Amino acid sequence: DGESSPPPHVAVVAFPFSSHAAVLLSIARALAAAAAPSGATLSFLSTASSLAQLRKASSASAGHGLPGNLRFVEVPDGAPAAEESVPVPRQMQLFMEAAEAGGVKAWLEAARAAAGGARVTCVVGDAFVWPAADAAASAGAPWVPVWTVASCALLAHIRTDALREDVGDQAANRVDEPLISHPGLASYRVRDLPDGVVSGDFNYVINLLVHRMGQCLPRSAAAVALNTFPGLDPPDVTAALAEILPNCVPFGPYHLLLAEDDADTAAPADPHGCLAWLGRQPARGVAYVSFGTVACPRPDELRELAAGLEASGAPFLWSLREDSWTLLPPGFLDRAAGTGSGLVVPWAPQVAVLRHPSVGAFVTHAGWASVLEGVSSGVPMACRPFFGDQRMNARSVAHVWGFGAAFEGAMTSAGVAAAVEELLRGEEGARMRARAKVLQALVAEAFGPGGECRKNFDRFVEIVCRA
Ligand code: U2F
Repeated sequence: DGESSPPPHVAVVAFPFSSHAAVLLSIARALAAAAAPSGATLSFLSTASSLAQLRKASSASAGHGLPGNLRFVEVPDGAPAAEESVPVPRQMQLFMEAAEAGGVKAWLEAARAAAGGARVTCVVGDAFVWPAADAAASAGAPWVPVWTVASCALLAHIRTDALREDVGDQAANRVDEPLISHPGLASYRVRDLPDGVVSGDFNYVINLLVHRMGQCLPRSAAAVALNTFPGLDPPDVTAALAEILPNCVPFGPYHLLLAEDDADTAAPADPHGCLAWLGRQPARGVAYVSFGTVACPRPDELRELAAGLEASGAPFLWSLREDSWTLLPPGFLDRAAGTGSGLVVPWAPQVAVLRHPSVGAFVTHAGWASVLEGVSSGVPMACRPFFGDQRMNARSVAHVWGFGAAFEGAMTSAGVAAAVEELLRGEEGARMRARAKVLQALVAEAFGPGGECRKNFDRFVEIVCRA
């Protein structure tokens, strides 16, 4: 009975690399707020360096202190103290090895100690840290993984063994074959599958991790949070996933969970003046270019892209890491600044940029967060996927949803100019924009009062707190 059972204590286990921990923290914040009335407390578990980064990001933006019922709990990174400047893939490997070798169990004990001895009643966590499943089970708590990218990619990871059996060692010869015998994957070709599913190095840390995760999830997850909204995934994908994971809870795009009272949304940090510059551009006239936080085109491709942007004649805003600026064609930056036709910045407030009425096209690597941010702003896109799940996302954009186009392989100057022109001024571009707008309206409805994502999030809170 409610009177005597102690309030929930939710352990939230992060994958402490790239943008993963920040995404999970935003969910943890929303969860902490929604679960506060039940007296629930949350322990957010990540490594020292990851927590330091999250703290820095929080203090940089107003209104972002941690909620009173959410505490950070530091966990070891698994790296031997003697090793310095360990490359990221090796860091991931050490972290996962530690997690697998009973680490998560010890982290849950640390969470309990930090909470004054309160037993962990539920383990929420980045699905990547699949060893949390066993640790949760031994703590007598359900495991509720959070999936951060596309549903079709999750399906591919869960079906990896079946896909490998089907494709065998013929991946290279069968690249254009549609995956018709795999439920939910018929719209994709062998070449669209994420790296490491049927090709690439199966033992590379991330590939191995998602494979093991795909095996673990169906047998261990009490429920799975999905970064999608009702109406985005085609019915065959939803049905195929529901068959394997009966308790999927879609409440994405996750970045919208906190949007309402988020100071960052109202006035995002914009040190390079992107929004002011956009304010001086024609409505829907600008191409915004960004390849996310990891991907980087090779120097020759970067020059083709730059030439293509100039050739399109459209104003452009390009988020490009500063170490690549020297690779741009001679005079490119000066011409852009001189004529005011382009702005190149090391970082842009992307969510606000995509929402700006001047932005009419998005040239992207099709990272999942970028795809969702684009579509929830109704901006059509040209995708240049590089690695991981990006090809599959680009395929979805161009061939499943039709709100954008995809480059097959490297960008050429002519290809970029044509794509940008089509998105901004062409008939097909207008149809793509119209499709993006339909989905934008669905997102708005899903996150409005009583909307599906709001309801699903409430259900998620219920699942996590009832344990
Ligand atoms: C990896 O992708 P990335 O982190 O490179 O790309 P995204 O998923 O698109 O996330 C990039 C985020 O960084 C933000 C942007 C997104 O939220 O708004 N950003 C920004 O605010 N300003 C900038 O100038 C540039 C970016 C991986 F490579 C992909 O394959 C995965 O799909 C992805 C999963 O999130 O993670």
